[in-house]
Amino acid sequence: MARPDLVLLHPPSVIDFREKALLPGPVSDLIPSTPVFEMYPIGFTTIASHLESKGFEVRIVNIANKMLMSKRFDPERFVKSLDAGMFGIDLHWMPHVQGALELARMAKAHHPDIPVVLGGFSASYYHSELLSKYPQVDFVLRGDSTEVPMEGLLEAAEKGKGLEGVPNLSWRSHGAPKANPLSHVPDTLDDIVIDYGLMVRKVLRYRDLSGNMPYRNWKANPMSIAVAVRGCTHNCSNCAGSCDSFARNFGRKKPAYRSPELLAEDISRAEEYIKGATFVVGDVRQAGKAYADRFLKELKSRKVGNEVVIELFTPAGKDFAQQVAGSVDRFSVQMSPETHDDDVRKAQGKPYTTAGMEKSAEAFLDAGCNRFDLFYMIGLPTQTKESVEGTVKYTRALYERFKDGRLFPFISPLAPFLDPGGNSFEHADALGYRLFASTVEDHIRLATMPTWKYVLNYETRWLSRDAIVDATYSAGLGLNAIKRDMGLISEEAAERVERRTIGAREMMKRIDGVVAHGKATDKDLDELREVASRLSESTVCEKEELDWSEDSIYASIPRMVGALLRRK
Ligand code: B12
Ligand code: SF4
Repeated sequence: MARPDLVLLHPPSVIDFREKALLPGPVSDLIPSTPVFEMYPIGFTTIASHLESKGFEVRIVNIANKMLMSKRFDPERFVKSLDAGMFGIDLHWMPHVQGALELARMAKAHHPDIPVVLGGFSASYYHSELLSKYPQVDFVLRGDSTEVPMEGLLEAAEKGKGLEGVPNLSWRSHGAPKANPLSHVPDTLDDIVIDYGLMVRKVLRYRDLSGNMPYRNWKANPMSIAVAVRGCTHNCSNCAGSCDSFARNFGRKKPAYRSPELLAEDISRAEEYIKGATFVVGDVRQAGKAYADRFLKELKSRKVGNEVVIELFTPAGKDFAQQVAGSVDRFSVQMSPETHDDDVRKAQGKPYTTAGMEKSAEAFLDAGCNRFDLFYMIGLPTQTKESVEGTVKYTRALYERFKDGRLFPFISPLAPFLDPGGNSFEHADALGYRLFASTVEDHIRLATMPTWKYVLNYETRWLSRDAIVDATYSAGLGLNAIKRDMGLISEEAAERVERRTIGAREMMKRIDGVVAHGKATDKDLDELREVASRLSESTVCEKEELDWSEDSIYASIPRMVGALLRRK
């Protein structure tokens, strides 16, 4: 087999997560990944599709998922066995900081002549420190659109051309970090290729299913993603994907949209390969009513059978809900009011009211959505313990109002890290945050702490780290009891969540004790590791509560084969 020009590696959050007694906590309860954050960025597929259209061969290896799926899988031995023109590692999400740099270290140790490039939001933000302090990193490609710059970098490396001309590239010139201008910031997403068949072809070519799966549970709950936008018109204070952060860190002054026609086409093409929900990233109303109208008209004409999951960044009324219902067979909605309290929501940068959210829920439930998910968060500016308790109480009232079991509120902490680059991180003091980490090095130190309390890179003026942990477990138990009382989850499921949450709380106390007394014995650690691993998957809710469909990957096999044959 020819050596790939680029091998893209997705790290686990912490490379030795299998050996350490970690209590990562409910950091990933609301997403498909486990706390190892094994989901690779959608950008892996757009980079690979773009490069392949230019004649390069790209391999994707989800190291995190391979480690989760086989205890015997040894990342170092595997990296040693690889051959490539270049290694690419994502440091998109900051929680991967230790894992990404450890993978880079392994790649460099075994292949000193193969360049290592990092990319993603966090790598972009920390490019200078990465190149100054981590010799295993040769390059950082900055920004939210690196498909074309990556092509330029591969060409420059293969042909021995100079690196000055590669847009968005940070590199070392005579040993010192140098940053080329962040000049490739396309104003539309229409040139992006999202090839939903890529993963299937790569599985067959490299005979590697676990290395290509987006996340561990994907076989049971396959989901696809369609990206409407890079950038955002909103300015939520904690978010590194906000309007201010995009401008400050990724050179983007305004969002880039996928045209409504191409977006609808993406959703329809996803269905050729995958029988499962398609999650549309970005509120389709962000680009204006005309955009949303065109998108829904296009979607209708394509008669999509897969469930389509849309996001609402602001409340929506009956007309829009009916319009969505008229365009697809099955749909669900996600909204993140973060809190029941309008003042706290305003401080977080979301100036809409709970009444507006309720109207949206009513409109979409009336229009026939499969489910309406509501995400609440702990760790917001001005949010107190009492306010979190208020959110849980409010949830009961909501359930009582919308009784039919299609409304799903979730609550989780802002964890493990406050986003570097977001407004709360940049203006921590002014917005009431106290940071425990600001550099890459600081975050690596936190990432390997024994429990999620010590991993948190912040606390707020209103909630200390201890209070965030306490409020989280109490809110989790409160919400679980409400769901049980309302018959939304079975008695057994409620009991499981309760046992795990109480267990995790106890475990936290035991580890706190060990940390407070300084040294733990090996016996202590072995015992803690055993219990911790059983408590560490989901904590305050069950992963299945997030599943959009009952489809499994096996239901998708005939359509994958059919689609591949049609495209030959
Ligand atoms: C969609 C989304 C998700 C999806 C992920 C979909 C996916 N597989 O990519 C879901 C909902 C699962 C998710 C989960 C999480 N997310 Co999120 N997410 C977003 C969101 C809304 C949009 C991201 C997006 O548009 N991506 C498209 C573009 C920009 O990225 P991309 O195509 O994947 O990659 C391009 C570049 O980033 C770069 N790149 C990326 N990787 C690499 C690697 C190499 C080698 C190179 C060269 C380039 C490169 O090139 C790519 C192609 O041009 C942003 C907010 C925002 N407005 O941006 C938050 C955001 C990225 N998420 C964030 C966070 C914190 C998380 C979680 C950690 C939250 C949690 N605790 O559960 C998890 C991590 C999940 C995991 N890995 O398992 C933060 C990241 C902040 C930070 N610096 O760490 C953001 C900024 C905001 C937020 N708080 O939600 N997320
Ligand atoms: S959290 Fe707010 S700023 Fe961030 S992507 Fe969502 S709407 Fe935009």
